[in-house]
Amino acid sequence: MKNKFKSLILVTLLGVIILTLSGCLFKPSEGGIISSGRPYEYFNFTVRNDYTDTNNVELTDGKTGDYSDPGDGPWVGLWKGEEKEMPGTVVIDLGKAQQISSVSAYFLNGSWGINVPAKMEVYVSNDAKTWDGPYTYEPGSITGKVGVWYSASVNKVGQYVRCDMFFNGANIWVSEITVIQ
Ligand SMILES: [Ca+2]
Repeated sequence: MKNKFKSLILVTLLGVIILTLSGCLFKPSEGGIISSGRPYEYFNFTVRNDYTDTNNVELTDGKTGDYSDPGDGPWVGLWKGEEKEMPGTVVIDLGKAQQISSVSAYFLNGSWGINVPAKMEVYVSNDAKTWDGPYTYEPGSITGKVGVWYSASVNKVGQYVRCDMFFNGANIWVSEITVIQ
């Protein structure tokens, strides 16, 4: 009886140790996506009526477009604004200042005559007025891919993330922007 009790305590202790260790190993505090469901605004972009951003949530809803769904699915069609020299801009509000390790955006590549942007510049800010950056991504040679991730390394604390997308034609199709902690 005594031995049974001892082994029960041992098994319980072992369980507690394993649970504690796994908690340390799989802590979700780092490396996660912190932009899911966060609000954002467009500047110097016109969202096309035929490839619209339904409910203004499509850029942070976690869904990416593919070749079979070019229409009003996960892709948002953005037309160059009146100021042709300026990039189109999306500003995401993370809700509070957080560590930002990288920012990525998913663009349509070449299908239906829509090119990926010439480059993407990322800035971060605590007040949406003073910006740190740019953290720049310029694509190399891209062939045979429907969608392409542009990813800029940041490693900075901020509440607001600004993505400047430089046009490589009259339109940009984007389906997701992801901020990684
Ligand atoms: Ca999306």
